[in-house]
Amino acid sequence: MPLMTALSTTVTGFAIAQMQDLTATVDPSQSTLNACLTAIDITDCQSGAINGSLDFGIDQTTGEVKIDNFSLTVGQIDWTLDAGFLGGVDATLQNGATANYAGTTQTAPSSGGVFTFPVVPFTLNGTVDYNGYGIAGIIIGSGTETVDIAESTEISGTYSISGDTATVSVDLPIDYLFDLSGNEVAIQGGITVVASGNLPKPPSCPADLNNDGQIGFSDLSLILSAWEVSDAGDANGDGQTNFADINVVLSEWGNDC
Ligand SMILES: [Ca+2]
Ligand SMILES: [Ca+2]
Repeated sequence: MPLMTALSTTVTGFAIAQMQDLTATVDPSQSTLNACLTAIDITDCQSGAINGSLDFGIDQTTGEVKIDNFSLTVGQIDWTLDAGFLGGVDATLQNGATANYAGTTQTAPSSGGVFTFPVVPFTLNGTVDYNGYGIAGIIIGSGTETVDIAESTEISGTYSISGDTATVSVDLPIDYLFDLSGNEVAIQGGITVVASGNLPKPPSCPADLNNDGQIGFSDLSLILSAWEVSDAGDANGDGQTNFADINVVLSEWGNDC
């Protein structure tokens, strides 16, 4: 395509998509696993502290968000299922249970900082010690069971940005049945994580090709003179001078650096 034809098809309104990656550290004072344990028709709901981190990305131009990873550990949780004179069950999720992301990088749109990842694979691993006691056939004995769940779920959340700090809040629902020594036990609830991290500093003005502190005609003319010949007009860092670089300059047209 001849250059001038190409230029005439290059209109206005280019926005440079730029994903900013951050590792957000979980705030344990705002993060919990709320989990209701149900067995023998009795339910007890308790919560445990969450620690860990979340690898996230935010594109402030398009609103797109990205999840790369999360790695969470859960503090000890003690449940008591009390069946009165019939007895009951004490169960303890040992300190150090984990919830880990088990997928590859995925992105989702957001609006007003609100986003949903529809299918997020993850694993839940932990150890539950239990002690059943009582009469009338509900004794299930004592022992230890390993929780080893690989699942996918929807994760919804929000993000907010203050200065160079981004705070991400996500909710991960939990609803599973597992076998505790021959008895069907349900764990239902959810993990709420609030995590914060620093956004990377934006690159310093790559569209200011001639380094005069402003993005304008001089930069465009540098692109035209280096068109497909050298990297002197390379504004997007791909080592070539072409349409992509014009887009970068136009999108930042008139900006000061
Ligand atoms: Ca310039
Ligand atoms: Ca380029």
